Amino acid sequence: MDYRWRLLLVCALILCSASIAMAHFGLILPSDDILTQTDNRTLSLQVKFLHPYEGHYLEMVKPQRFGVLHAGKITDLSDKLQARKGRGPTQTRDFTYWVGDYKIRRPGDYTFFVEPTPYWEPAEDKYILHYTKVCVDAFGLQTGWDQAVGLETEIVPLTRPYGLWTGNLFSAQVLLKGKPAAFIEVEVEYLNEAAEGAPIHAPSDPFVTQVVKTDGGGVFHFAMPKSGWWGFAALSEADWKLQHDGIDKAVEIGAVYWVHVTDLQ
Ligand SMILES: [Cu+2]
Repeated sequence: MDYRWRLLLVCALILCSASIAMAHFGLILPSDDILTQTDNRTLSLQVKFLHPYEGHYLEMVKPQRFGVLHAGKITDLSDKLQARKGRGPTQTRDFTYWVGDYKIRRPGDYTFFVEPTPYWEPAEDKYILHYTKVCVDAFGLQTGWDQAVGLETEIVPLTRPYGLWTGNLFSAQVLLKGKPAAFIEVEVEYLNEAAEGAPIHAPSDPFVTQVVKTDGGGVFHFAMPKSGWWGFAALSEADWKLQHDGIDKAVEIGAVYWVHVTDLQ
């Protein structure tokens, strides 16, 4: 093969594998993770679909459902979502994401969740649907964080998901249709756009997306090495298909959970 063709082929392979290596994550980013009596009671929440490490936004159409679980009760907040436009530092155009406000009135844990509209990813020839959650604690009552919402797939914390120091071990169980998801991959990424201190830089690709697996009981563990927001995405393939241009395509369903970590001080 001609040298230039070989170079072109190598470049194409690198680009291709790079696009597959970049992990997609659903995100719910609250303005606060622990509300005390003196804090602003109105939380603002950003709902995004992105590559957390690179800060690449992906276009997000209006989610199918956005809600909160508090004291065993689910409240639908879908009508609070408003579209916004934004982009990552290296992107040249804007993408749609969503914001919503929610006023906290009672003590206890608030698990916010989003069920997005399936995202067509041509690079992977499949749809992606990430059921995403984050927990906010209010006014000292630490109950509710370990309750499941009842999503098709979801991460249920075994470690209390707030008040975490840098270096703490986060353990959680992945559920798929309410049952433990055994021996599946969980991708872990740092949210660089909300980095505390300097953003992280990866010396090589495997550092960008950390990977752990669940055990036979669907449980995984990860120790967070830096303060800021860490996302966990447990990936399964749905037992149903969606059509794209009239052809049945696989649907990746991800259970995503975000935790905030604080440096020891
Ligand atoms: Cu991606």
